[in-house]
Amino acid sequence: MAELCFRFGAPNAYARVDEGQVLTLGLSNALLAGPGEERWPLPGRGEIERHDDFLIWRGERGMCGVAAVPVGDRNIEGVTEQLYTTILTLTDGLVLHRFWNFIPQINQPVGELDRYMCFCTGRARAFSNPTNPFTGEELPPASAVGTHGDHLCVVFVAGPESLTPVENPLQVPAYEYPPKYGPRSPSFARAGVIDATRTLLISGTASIRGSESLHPGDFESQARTALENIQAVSEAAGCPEWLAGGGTHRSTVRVYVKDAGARLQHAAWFERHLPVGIEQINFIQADICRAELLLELEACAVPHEQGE
Ligand code: 3EB
Repeated sequence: MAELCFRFGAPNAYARVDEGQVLTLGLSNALLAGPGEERWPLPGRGEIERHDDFLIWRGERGMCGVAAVPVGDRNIEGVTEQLYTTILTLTDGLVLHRFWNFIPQINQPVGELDRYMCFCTGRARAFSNPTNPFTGEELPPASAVGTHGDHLCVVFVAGPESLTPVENPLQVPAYEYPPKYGPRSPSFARAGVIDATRTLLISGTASIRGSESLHPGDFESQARTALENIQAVSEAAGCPEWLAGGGTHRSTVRVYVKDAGARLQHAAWFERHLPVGIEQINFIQADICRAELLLELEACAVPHEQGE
């Protein structure tokens, strides 16, 4: 079966096809704890082809793409705009379900801004292209974290199924962040529900309330706040029970942690505070888009009746 595969701890990022049907993104981000390799099934039959910077899986019922692009001296804004313009062209007629972004040296200053803000500007430009403009309310869930080396990595998943974007009542929608966080606000929803399967996709979630970072320097308080955000967005999505446990969903969680040195304490904390029965929890080293944030986590939860 075709799959999207994430691997961690590669010396250099790469996008490639494994075993004929496995679209693989290798990331330089270290695996800190957990089983590592993550595999996401791609539905039905499909073919793999190259398109600009992307390796694409094009199926009868959906599309997935992975890119690992060396940025070199080019500005990240231009590269990002180009990648997202390609995605929007390729997925015309489909619904975007999920993005992942890995940004080299994400906190590095660029004049008055930083690399994440430049990434956001390029992405926002693509989404506001006059031939295919997106309003905030149509944006899918996403994650955006740092990576080492020189490769900007982007993954998208799209399909014919409608997706209902979900916002967190405790947080300002990212697409409405004030200019303090960058000239163009981030283009993503806090979560999304694929209506046909009731699959809940939760975006990268950090210790942010309203639009402010909370608890700089305090890992446990940040982790609690991020989990409260996940609980709030799950409730808003109509799935209040999945984080509470009780085995209603098949869930996977990815935790991005900035400080690899404290990986054992950090993993132990989450293992105590996440519900039992999560199928897979990976802890990945990554810098977060605001330098004061020490962690971010994302999740996918599939209701049991849809799972098998
Ligand atoms: C935040 O809430 C934290 O730019 O695509 C989380 C998920 C974050 C996705 C993105 C950024 C993104 O603003 C950072």
